Amino acid sequence: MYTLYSRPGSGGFVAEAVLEMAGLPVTVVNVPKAEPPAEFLAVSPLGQVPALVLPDGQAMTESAAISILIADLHPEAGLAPAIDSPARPDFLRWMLFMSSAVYPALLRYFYADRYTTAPSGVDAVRAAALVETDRCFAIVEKALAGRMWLAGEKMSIADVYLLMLAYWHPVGDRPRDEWARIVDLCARLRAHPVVDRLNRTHRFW
Ligand SMILES: N[C@@H](CCC(=O)N[C@@H](CS)C(=O)NCC(=O)O)C(=O)O
Repeated sequence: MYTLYSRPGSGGFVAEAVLEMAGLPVTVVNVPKAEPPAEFLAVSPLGQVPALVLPDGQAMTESAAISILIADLHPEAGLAPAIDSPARPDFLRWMLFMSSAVYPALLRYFYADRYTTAPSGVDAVRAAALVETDRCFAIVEKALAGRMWLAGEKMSIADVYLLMLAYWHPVGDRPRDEWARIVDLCARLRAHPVVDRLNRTHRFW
């Protein structure tokens, strides 16, 4: 049994999705942002979700690491290209780009006060975060030219990750109209039964 610490509307979405799409038994523990329980902080010292406790008791954080591990452990679920597949470099590239460039840019927007010691600097941090978020999404949009999914022909957990980030965009339509390929990918993914079901809790749309 897996234990996943999550919260509606959070990065726990992609972790819940990969576990459910792989057909694994999981207990989802929703942790409040304010005063998270000590048991959760022992697993996730930054107090961030998602955090996963594996059946052998090992704990791990990091949405991309969790997604890649579970997808690789269950190749029959088809959630990641095989390690020797020509689609693997793109899969890894975009998973890591999303977790190391797009996600942190969004965090700088939503938690702007953490990125400056000057209260007067919060608005500037938020404005710069939005510019960087949009720069990142434009790069992903361009990469989707001529392909259905981020890793090419087949849907992977990277696409679910992208959908989650696209629905966090803080300004205007979600996903933004101007990124037509991302809009199209999200529309196709929303029809997936697991994505559809998880949205009842996470409420992205
Ligand atoms: N690098 C982490 C970031 C996780 C993260 O920032 N999670 C947010 C929710 S989307 C969170 O729990 N924030 C609470 C906080 O930082 O206090 C990952 O990819 O899993």
